[in-house]
Parts: sequence; structure tokens; C-alpha cells
Amino acid sequence: MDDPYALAGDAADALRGRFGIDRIDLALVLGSGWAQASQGLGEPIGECPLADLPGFSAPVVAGHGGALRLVLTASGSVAAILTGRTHLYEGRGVAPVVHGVRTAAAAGASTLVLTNGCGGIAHAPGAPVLIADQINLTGATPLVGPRFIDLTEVYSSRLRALAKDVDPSLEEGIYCQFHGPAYETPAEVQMAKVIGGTLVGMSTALEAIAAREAGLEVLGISLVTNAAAGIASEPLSHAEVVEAGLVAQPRLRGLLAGLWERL
Ligand code: 8IG
Repeated sequence: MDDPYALAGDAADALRGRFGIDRIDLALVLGSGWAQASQGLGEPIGECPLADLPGFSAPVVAGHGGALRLVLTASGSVAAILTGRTHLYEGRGVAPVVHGVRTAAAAGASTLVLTNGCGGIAHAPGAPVLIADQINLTGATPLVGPRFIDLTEVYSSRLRALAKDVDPSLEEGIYCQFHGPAYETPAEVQMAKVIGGTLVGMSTALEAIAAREAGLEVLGISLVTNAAAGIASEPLSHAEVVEAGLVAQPRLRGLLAGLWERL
């Protein structure tokens, strides 16, 4: 098997070569419900399919993006926006799940913004929630060998404070990553709640671990698109999920735009 760190180095070289830049400063990974809010962020530098870069593959889920956009932020930083991600449930293993994060680090990024769409245990659908900490319930890790990475502050309190400068009403939560692709049973959601979780999803935690290994400062923001299984009295309707996402758009847009002036 290819060394995943070397592969990320190759992808970073390809990225720099393709766009004629010597580094990126930050990366933003878009989860479900975040694509629209990221439109028009910064001054465009260029865009390519992620699959054009070494180690990335085309998205498997309809509606998940698969592009890399480079933009200049208002504060003069070069930002890479990954419009999609690889999930653990795709069955390709953990290395492809964190390849984008490692590529961003290899290309020089020092800041990573991870977004996702998720289920809410203690947060209402439509709410953007700052991830304060996480519980990795996947049974997997991107780290191999004796890499005893400190995870005391996976999500940077400095970056959370910056996000709250933009939107003081932001809630904070604890994100539980499940393997997926099935959504949780109500009993699994109760377990997540008992152990301190307030959000349930299928991404982000493994990426955040790889990011901390690479020395990146991480901001995580979830968009609650549905009540987690068994939490709401009504069964979830697709229309409600779509509606919650739509209602949240102006807030997500304002949040990302405000961050783009500060990062
Ligand atoms: I959107 O309720 C979205 N993604 N695990 N549970 C999990 N992932 C999700 C959910 C959810 N909603």
C-alpha cells in the first residue's frame, strides 16, 4: 500500500503546480447542506475535480460534491474549498477519508474548517452548532503505529471564539461519529446522549484526528438537518429535512462570510 503521507504530498504538489501557487493557508470541507452557503466566498483563483489530484476519487453519493475550489479570502489568505469528502461507510478504508485533510496540511494550510450535516440530540433542526469536542464511535482511526496524538483540544477554542464573534448566538455541541451508512437506532442515539453526545453524524471526527496529527488548528461546524432517531415525536420527513436546510442558509452564509474576513 502507498504511504498515505507521501500520497498527500503528491496531491499537494499537483495542487500547487496546477494553480501556480506556492501554498494554501486554510481549507474548508463542505458537508451536506453547506454547498450553497459557500457560493461566492472570496475571489476565485481556480477550480478542478478532486479526482484530478493524486489519491482522490469521484464522489459516490448523488448530491455530494467532488471539486476543489481555490479562493482568496478578504484577509488575503489562500483557501481551498473541498466541496465533498470520502466517508468511512464507502468502504475504501480510513486513509482516503483523511486524504483531503492531509493534502491541505501538506500544501501548507494551518487552519481547517470542517462542516457537516448531522442529526441533533440536543439541538433543533436548522441550527448551526460549533463542535466543542467529539466522540469517535467508528472503531477506526487514521493513525497507524505509536502516534500518541494529544486530543485535549481537537477543536480550537480560539477559532470557536472567532466564530462566536461572527454569530454570538451559535450553540456548542459534542459530535459523535458513527460508522454509518445506516442512521442510528433510537437506542444508539440514547447511548450517544448518555455518554455526552449532542450531535450524531458519519464524518468529521476521523478528519479532525488526522488534522491534529498534522498540526492543523480545527474549527468544526455542524448543521443539524434532522432530529436524531427517536428524539422527535414525529417520524422524520424528507420535506422537513430539506426545509430545515433551506431556513438555515442565510445564517450559514453569514457565518462563512464572517469567518472569511477573519481567517
Ligand atoms: I444529514 O441523524 C444526517 N447525517 N449518523 N445520523 C447520522 N448521520 C446523519 C444524520 C443522522 N443526519
